[in-house]
Amino acid sequence: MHSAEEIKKLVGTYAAQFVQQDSVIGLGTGSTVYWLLQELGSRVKQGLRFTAVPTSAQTLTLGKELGINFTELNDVDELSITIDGADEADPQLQLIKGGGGALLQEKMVAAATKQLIIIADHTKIVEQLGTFPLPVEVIPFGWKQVQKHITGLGCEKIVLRTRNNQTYITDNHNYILDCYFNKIENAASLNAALHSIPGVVETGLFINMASTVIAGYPDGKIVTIP
Ligand code: A5P
Repeated sequence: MHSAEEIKKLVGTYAAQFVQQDSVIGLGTGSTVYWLLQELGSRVKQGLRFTAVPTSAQTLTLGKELGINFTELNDVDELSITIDGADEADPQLQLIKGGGGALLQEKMVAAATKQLIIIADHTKIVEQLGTFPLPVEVIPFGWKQVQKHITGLGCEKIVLRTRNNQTYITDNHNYILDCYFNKIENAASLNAALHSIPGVVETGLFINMASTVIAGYPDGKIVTIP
């Protein structure tokens, strides 16, 4: 049986095959994407050429160390694929993302992409979204007002994200509210309601964006959905 880390390595490595020679792609963020980047770094050394838009400073830094060639979202028209992780994926491939704090750039890159490929371990595949606290990126100014509005949408608990006892600051200098909805009945309408709150920058709900979820299992099996 494979450990959680081995499963991430398995799917991350597997997904590298979708990066074609001379393509322009998006690269996600997180501990599963870490393994994708490692494999892409090896393939670059063997002659694979492609250009990537990173979704975070973390991916940019690691990718550069591995020899990956990067560009900016403003300098591309469209991305053929983006490969990224997720925190939850339901049977309709609706996602919760942002556990790693990169949701804003991840969503902008996903929106510029023809095919969003999600790589995840089997624990991320859920019947209904919401057990994982939904990350909502907010402007620091008056964030407690935003928190109040989100509570009004039926959210049971909201936690201002911290790291090392400090308020977590995103790559775009915002805060993240981790919102415990527990069960999200209608992800699209919740996403719209959150976006109507002044001060909300982006939500971790990725609605109708993913084309494929590639999930790894403890026995080494890799399942592609659909
Ligand atoms: C980053 O902000 C997130 O959207 C990640 O893609 C997501 O949290 C999955 O990360 P892991 O692969 O580390 O679980």
